[in-house]
Amino acid sequence: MRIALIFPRTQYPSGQPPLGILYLAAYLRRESDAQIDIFDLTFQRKPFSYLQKGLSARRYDIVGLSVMTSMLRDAERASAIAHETNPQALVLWGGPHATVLPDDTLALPHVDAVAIGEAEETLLELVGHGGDPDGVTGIWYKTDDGNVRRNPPRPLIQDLSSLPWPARDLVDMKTYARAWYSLTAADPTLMGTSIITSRGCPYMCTYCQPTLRQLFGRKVRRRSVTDVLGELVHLKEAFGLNAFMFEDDTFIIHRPWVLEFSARLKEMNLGFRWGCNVRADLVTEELLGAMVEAGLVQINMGIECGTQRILDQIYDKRIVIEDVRRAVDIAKHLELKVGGYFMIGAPTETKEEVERTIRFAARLPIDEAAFNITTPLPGTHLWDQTRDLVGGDIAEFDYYHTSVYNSPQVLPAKMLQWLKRKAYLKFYLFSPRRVPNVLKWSTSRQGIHKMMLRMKRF
Ligand code: B12
Ligand code: SF4
Repeated sequence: MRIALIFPRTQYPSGQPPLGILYLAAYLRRESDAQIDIFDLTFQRKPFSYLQKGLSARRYDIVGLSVMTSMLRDAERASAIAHETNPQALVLWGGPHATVLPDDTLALPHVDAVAIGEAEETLLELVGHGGDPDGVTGIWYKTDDGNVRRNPPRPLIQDLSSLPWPARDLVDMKTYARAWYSLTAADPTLMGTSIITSRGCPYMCTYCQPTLRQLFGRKVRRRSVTDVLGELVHLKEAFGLNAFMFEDDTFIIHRPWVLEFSARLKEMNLGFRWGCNVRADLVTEELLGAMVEAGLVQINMGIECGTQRILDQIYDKRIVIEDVRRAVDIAKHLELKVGGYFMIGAPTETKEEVERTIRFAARLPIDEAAFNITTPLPGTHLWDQTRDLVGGDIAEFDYYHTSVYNSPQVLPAKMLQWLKRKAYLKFYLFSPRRVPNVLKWSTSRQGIHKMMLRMKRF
């Protein structure tokens, strides 16, 4: 059996490889005889001709696509190419978009089936059925008479350490490492990649949930420390990397795990510099101190905004602004670089409140900031609560650049774009202590390349 796995990312290339399909590929490689080809469109100059050529060259039984809502249009185009070049193949979508909107996805003309949620075991079972989705747990599909058959949901994998490491050898890791900008504040010349040590999140932020729960459940499942350290050794030996970023949603939630990991990483002395995402309310000096001794150089924090009312009423973030100040102080005391993620343009947020967020961000002693315009993703609580305020088609949403709301309850899109520009200018150029950072990026070739990629998102 031959399977093509496609990552239809043509906009906003980043240095983060598509771990979802690389996990699937690694699992199938180990557990079956299936032949897997990856078509990663991220760095292709002519992504669709590349795909057309690749899919025409062989006869595929299954063509799988990994789809975030932001990639909807490109995924549809890629699926049409799949049907055209391989009319007998099952075109199967997986990933966050297919998981939260399975019916809408199946209503698209070139999608035959969707895999809901975590899919290593689902895909293996499908291969075992010769590509026939009938009776495969976790799959919904279109029948010949045009109806949708919904197989029962797939239980979550209990032991994540039983999974093989992502098949990174199937993508262009050199290009990825050169484009990897996760730790630019610490050192733009680092060559690194992303790792995931856990799946699941217990929190309820409205702009995110229940998507993550539908994908990976509410309980955090964690790989063993030994398994993660093994992956790090592999990253060093196989790809010569010297840095990594944990992309886990709530990396520091299990203190004992993090402390054990840090102590053992320090002992192994692999020379890695690394970073992770943190929730401000979980930060303590003891924890970060142990991580710093093991090579931690940067933390990123979802701060979202400087107005408690918005954090509580709109985002249900369950963090108080004082937590953020305290966490940043601890990190700075340990000489860590800190990145902050902010959102502007929530429903009911006033211009004064956005200005407050901009001032709050600029005054915090953090090193990097990303300001995104609040976007209710279909399938989230924020979408359910505010969908009446949205104007336009979700496939046309541009998640980085413009507001999708069209209502007097939300600041106009043009004003938000202007405020976003103002936020970046104030943060980077009008704050003298950050100017050296900007200069640091612009004095190395790698730094400039990474900065150009980042700018696409601004
Ligand atoms: C790292 C990350 C990124 C990275 C890299 C993206 C990537 N996919 O590799 C970057 C920074 C580039 C990124 C950007 C964005 N991201 Co992002 N990102 C993540 C994060 C934190 C981890 C992704 C990951 O590697 N997961 C681990 C792997 C194993 O899981 P997975 O990819 O979902 O794959 C599993 C299943 O989904 C399924 N599956 C996946 N693909 C396929 C394909 C087939 C054929 C099958 C059968 C199954 C299948 O099986 C896999 C194994 O079990 C997730 C949150 C999360 N915890 O997953 C958000 C997440 C995917 N991002 C999200 C969003 C919204 C975005 C952005 C739009 C905006 C933003 N907020 O930054 C942009 C879009 C970029 C673009 N170019 O379009 C949402 C997606 C929601 C949605 N409805 O689409 C998520 C879920 C976060 C959230 N809770 O809202 N992101
Ligand atoms: S935003 Fe982060 S903490 Fe909140 S629910 Fe999503 S993953 Fe969990």
